[in-house]
Amino acid sequence: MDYSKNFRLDGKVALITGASYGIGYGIALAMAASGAKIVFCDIKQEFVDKGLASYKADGIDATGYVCDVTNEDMVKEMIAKIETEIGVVDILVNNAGIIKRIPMCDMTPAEFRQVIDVDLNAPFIVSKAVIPSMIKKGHGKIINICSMMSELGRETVSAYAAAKGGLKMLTRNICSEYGAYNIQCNGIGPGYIATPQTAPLRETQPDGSRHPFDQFIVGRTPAGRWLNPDELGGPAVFLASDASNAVNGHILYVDGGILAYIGKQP
Ligand code: NAP
Ligand code: GCO
Repeated sequence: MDYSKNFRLDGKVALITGASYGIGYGIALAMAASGAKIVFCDIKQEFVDKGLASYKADGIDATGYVCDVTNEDMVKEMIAKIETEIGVVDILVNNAGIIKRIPMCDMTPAEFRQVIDVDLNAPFIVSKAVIPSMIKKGHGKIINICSMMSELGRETVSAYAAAKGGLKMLTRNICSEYGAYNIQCNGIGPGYIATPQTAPLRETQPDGSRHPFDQFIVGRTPAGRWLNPDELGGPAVFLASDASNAVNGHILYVDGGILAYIGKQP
């Protein structure tokens, strides 16, 4: 038997939220290479258009929609369009996310709620929108992009850690509630990935030195480097494929070993 077919995504529709660039884009490239039809959304037409141009340049015939994933009406409309124009969503990657790095006591409730809205409420809204059709179809894959902060805290990321910790448990609950319908819901917990979201943590300092946080993360990662978005593609393809049909409610940390490592002595 050619077991490698179990890792293929041929004929599958994969919706990746917030995938004009960054981690979502890296995951989309891998899923496309494995045969999936790529559908993505972004909050602005400008970014959808930029994303479509990038996918085309990479030889991928993707479809993009403008959708604020925190807006349930927009999400329902997008899912209805996808089902009409492309097909039922077989694979959902809840990737769209924001972070606000503010000391908790300086953060307003509105700022806290905004992070929770995108990073936790939106995965609930989008998952709720695709699960009914997955049940009718008899299978589905949901992959929530969690974080190191699903397990650890650090200064200035209280809202983000609360959201990503909640996303870990939402992942386990979707597994619990819908596993009987052959829906597998797992998480990917990236380590520190070089994307626009972490660019402020890698900025060269005025004196030409590396950002202190950049040096800290390199010292905390056994491989001694930041990871790249395309390094999340393989784990995502695995969790989107039949090869992982017995994996459910699991958070797969793709962190270069940070969670296993006490860190290099200064
Ligand atoms: P990024 O570069 O900031 O990209 C985030 C994407 O999400 C952007 O395309 C953004 O679109 C989109 N987005 C934000 N709010 C949205 C909304 N309301 N509706 C629709 N799209 C929205 O981030 P990233 O580094 O690729 O991270 C992607 C995911 O991985 C996030 O969930 C993040 O928390 C998580 N993560 C990142 C790291 C890391 O080290 N980078 C590590 C662990 C987990 P706009 O540009 O139009 O706002
Ligand atoms: C931060 C970073 C992290 C990463 C990621 C780590 O400020 O510490 O942005 O939160 O984005 O979530 O897994």
